[in-house]
Amino acid sequence: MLEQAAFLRDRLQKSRCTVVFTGAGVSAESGVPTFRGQDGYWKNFRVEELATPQAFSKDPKFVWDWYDARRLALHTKEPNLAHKKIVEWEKQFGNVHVITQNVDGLHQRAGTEKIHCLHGDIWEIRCTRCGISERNVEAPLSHLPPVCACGGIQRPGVVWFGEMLPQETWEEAERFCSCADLMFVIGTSAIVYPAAGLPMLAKSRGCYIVEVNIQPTELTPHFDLFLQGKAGEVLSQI
Ligand code: BJW
Ligand code: ZN
Repeated sequence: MLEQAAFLRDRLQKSRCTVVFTGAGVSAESGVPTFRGQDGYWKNFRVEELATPQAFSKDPKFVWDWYDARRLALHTKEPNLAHKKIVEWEKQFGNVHVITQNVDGLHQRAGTEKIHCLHGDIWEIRCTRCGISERNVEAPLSHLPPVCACGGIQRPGVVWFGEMLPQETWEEAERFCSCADLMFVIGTSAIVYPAAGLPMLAKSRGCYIVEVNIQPTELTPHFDLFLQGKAGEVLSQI
């Protein structure tokens, strides 16, 4: 039993605005690889090299192979205890806002309705010529790269390095983090900005911050409570 469980339930109960900020680690127990670290994505390539508009311009098929494989793998994955516990909090306590860096759709499949996806959605594809986006869950895709009706090449609807985050989503995220009195930072290395700046924004406004991760991060010393362990195992005890 988690020592701080009763304390955290009490805080959740009393909180006027709770933010749950998640990264790839929240999906790890579903069998989705994280980006960095030993079991990170994609053989010998770094995400910083693949997830860029430059890499896509140079070789769209190569980049699409990576996304197509991830989409295919995701069809076999299910939300885990962490995704489900967050939905339970939303229903039980209200005023819980999920802000995720993940593009996998597992929070939504678990039942989270109000979600702010900072880095886009792997199930959206967008035309590089006319800009039209569509939801597409076909995996594997029949043709790589996929082509829009206008003849333009379509790209994954995600945010790559050097690209701006969706403005409205970002502004909402900043707003919630500015007023949050309780924040859970779950399964993120907290090295990719501007997303990684959100916990410190909340902290600067006096928010109580709980980090859940299998290992400490650079931000751990700044937070109020560090719960070391797998997200699903830790959250299910709260
Ligand atoms: C567990 C667990 C378990 C494991 N339980 N925990 C120079 C040039 C250009 C830009 C920059 C630059 N220098 C800095 C920048 C900014 C750049 C940046 O931050 N770079 C840093 C890496 C240095 N950021 C950007 O470019 C962003 N845009 C931007 O800044 O716009 C303004 C601008 C415009 C133009 C020029 C300059 C600035 C955009 C960032 C987009 C990030 N996109 C990706 C890919 C998304 C699509 C996809 O999925 O393919 O987003 S990269 C990747 O990293 C993905 C993630 O969302 C993101 C964060 O990763 P995350 O989730 O933290 O995963 P990991 O793997 O890092 O960590 C997992 C954690 O889980 C670990 O801590 C584990 O311990 C833990 N864990 N199992 C709990 N079971
Ligand atoms: Zn088009």
